[in-house]
Amino acid sequence: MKSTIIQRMLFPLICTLLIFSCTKKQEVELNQIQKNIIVGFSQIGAESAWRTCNTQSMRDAASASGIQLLYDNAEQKQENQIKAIRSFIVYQVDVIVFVPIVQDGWDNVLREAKDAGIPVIIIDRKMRVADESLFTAYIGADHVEEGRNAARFLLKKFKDENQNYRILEILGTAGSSVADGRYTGFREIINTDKRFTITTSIDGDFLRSRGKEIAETYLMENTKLPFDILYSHNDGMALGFLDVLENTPILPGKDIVIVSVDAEQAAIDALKEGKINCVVECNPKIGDLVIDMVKQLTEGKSIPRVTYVNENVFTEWDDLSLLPLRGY
Ligand code: GYE
Repeated sequence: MKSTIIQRMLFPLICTLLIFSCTKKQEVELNQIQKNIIVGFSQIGAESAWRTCNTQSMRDAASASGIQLLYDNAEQKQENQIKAIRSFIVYQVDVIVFVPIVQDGWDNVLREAKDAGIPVIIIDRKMRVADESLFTAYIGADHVEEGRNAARFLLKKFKDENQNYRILEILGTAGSSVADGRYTGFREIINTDKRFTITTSIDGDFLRSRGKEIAETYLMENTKLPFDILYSHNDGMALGFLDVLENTPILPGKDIVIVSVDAEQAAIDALKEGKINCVVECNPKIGDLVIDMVKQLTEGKSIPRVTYVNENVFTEWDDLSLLPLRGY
């Protein structure tokens, strides 16, 4: 049948509308599918600005993707995380994402998740399990490298000096992969130079209040600190230590060299003021990366076993005037 001029003119328009309507329909369907994705997220708590930012990053990424996030704050207790994971299993979430507060004690609950056919992604902190198939992937920082970077700064800062240095190390949460990593990486580098001695390592549990207590303890016994260097496993504890030094004649950044990890805004500000000498970045904003991996998993795609995020080192030698606000 001979098509009329009008039909010939309308045909491309009709095709375009059909394609658009199909695409639009597929988009709505995809969003609908993503809307139906439910992620169980067990977060360890809200112990630091870093942690709060990490949580918000996950919430924002899930919301932007139309994914429902069941969030549980374990308030620093492993047993609460185990309870939360069990509730996610009962709820039959599509994926479980969690930050293992400590490295051990997860095998049984993760076997229950595996038996329920629910994939598990661990973020930020690593764990030790007898059966590596109990989790699908790790997404987060390389905390051993963060420790190495902290030590590399000190070797560079004192490379032309000829004296010995006593180091006070304030540790993160005992048993966490982060504290172990920052402990191990730091020693791997600092022990190559006999001028440096870690005279004291003390648990600060990543808490600003503990950093304060530790400084008060040493200052009560001594008019001046019996250390030349403070290496703090996170900014919160370093800032707590600084809170105390502010009221003494001791000049932080000069009388005692301070190296910290996280790169929260308050630490960057202290770095700019010369009160901290080096801040090693640990990036909490991994929500988009995690949610992308969740979507790939639910679409049946494979994801990398380990994904490390890129991180910087900020030092007293850097021009920080153009550094964007940290957001935590
Ligand atoms: O350094 C600290 C938080 O697990 C890397 O936990 C994270 C650490 C971070 O409390 O501030």
